[in-house]
Amino acid sequence: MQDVLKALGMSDSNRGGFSGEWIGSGKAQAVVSPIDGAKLADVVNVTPAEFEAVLARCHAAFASWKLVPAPKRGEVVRALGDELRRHKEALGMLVSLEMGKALREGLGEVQEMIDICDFAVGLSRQLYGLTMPSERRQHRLQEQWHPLGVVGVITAFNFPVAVWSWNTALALVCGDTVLWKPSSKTPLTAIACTRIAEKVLRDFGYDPAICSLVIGKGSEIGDLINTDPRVALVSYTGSVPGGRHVGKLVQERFGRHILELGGNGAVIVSEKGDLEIALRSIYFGAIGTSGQRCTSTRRVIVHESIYPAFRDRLLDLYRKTPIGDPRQDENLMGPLVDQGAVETMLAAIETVKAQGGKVLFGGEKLPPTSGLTGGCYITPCLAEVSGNLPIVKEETFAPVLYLMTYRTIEEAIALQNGVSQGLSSAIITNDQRESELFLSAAGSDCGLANVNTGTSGAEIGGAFGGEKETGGGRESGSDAWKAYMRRQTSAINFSGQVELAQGITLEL
Ligand code: UN1
Repeated sequence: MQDVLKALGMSDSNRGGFSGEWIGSGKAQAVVSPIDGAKLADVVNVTPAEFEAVLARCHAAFASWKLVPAPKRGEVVRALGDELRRHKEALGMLVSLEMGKALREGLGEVQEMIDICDFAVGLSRQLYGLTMPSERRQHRLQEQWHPLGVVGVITAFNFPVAVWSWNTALALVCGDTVLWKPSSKTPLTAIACTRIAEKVLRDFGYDPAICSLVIGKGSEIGDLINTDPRVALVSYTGSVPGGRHVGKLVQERFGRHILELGGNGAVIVSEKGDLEIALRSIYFGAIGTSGQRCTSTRRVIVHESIYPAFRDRLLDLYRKTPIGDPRQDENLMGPLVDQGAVETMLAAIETVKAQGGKVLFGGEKLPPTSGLTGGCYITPCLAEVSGNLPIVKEETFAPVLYLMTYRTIEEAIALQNGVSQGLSSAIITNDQRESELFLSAAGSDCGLANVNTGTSGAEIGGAFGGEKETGGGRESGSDAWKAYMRRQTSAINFSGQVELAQGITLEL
């Protein structure tokens, strides 16, 4: 642990605020690993007064950063990507230690950070506006994209570093400054990332407050971000109730928001699909990150003709799931993030039973004799249900997978869409008519709809986010950058005369 902290420039006690200098004199918090309950380090939160100082500096830094040419801002992001490459092992390990995901997934998360930096470097030369023909003689219409301001980034524990990077890499090339409030469950990884950004900005001679950090409670520090008009855009990743709260506060002051909230990922397994592809995609989608991705597979909708064979094969995989210390390569599943998450999972399983579902496997807390004392380990749960059970429509942020059957593809699509969340979905089929229907306007209503690959593991090149209670926001690739900029439309007259639009005449 000491080596990991040292490699990332951290110590046993770390201050949780940064805006050019490290500050923090609020409550001290001991960060404990879900792997074995061991203390990792202390973090000192910021006070509201310190928050004000950080935001003021981050806001002031925008005044000069927005004037730096975008391709030059891209050079900073290139260096950030290089620095992340150098720290990939240590940062991936810290992610695993702090929130418990398998090391391979921690490394994958850092790879996502590197990928979005590469994407953003190219983007820094492609912040294109359009020109349009004017209806007036010798006039021209054009649009430009300008920097927006301070972007408040509020992130969740499950992707403690990648979500910051999706927002930050785009925000930086767009000329914005970033004020990050990470989950209180994962402050160490946030400090590590901010240190990396600090070094890069200092090396270039830019104000390091361009990437600022505030660690504190959501209800206190988070709400200061949500209500302050100096924060032009709030990008929030978290629960549906959390997003409802953030959305209201930000809208109240006519700020902008990107909301990335709950999911309830479903995979349709057609009788015309490849069973091996289905099994692997679904298994990883359900147990990866111990079922704590917003893209996790939570529902499987299987054609009734292949259901018994599919269920038995999946059950076999579940029974053999290697669970344990996520730093060891042989373990596919680590702990849940904390005991609260374990209790939530157990309560959901009781509800499944009470509502008439059948638990086929899992939901057993691993006993201390297994050598995993102190951690938050539990076996993943597989349950057979009717698609209409109320609990199936809720997002339980844990490895609980519901199996249900269908007869017609239309029925399967209706089941897939019949929940209030709309993030990620998939179909496993080799029938083109089925897959095209699934991708059509009559198909999946989610922001992500995949064919022959699972619900999780989206690449950074596409826009990431979803519909309905998922919040409608988009981050990451494609043209998601537009949310981080201010669009300006201009009419330019080079006729030497006055001509009004819409044919209006003005005789003086
Ligand atoms: C999340 O769970 O909040 O698509 C993000 C995926 C990852 C990101 C998940 N690239 O599973």
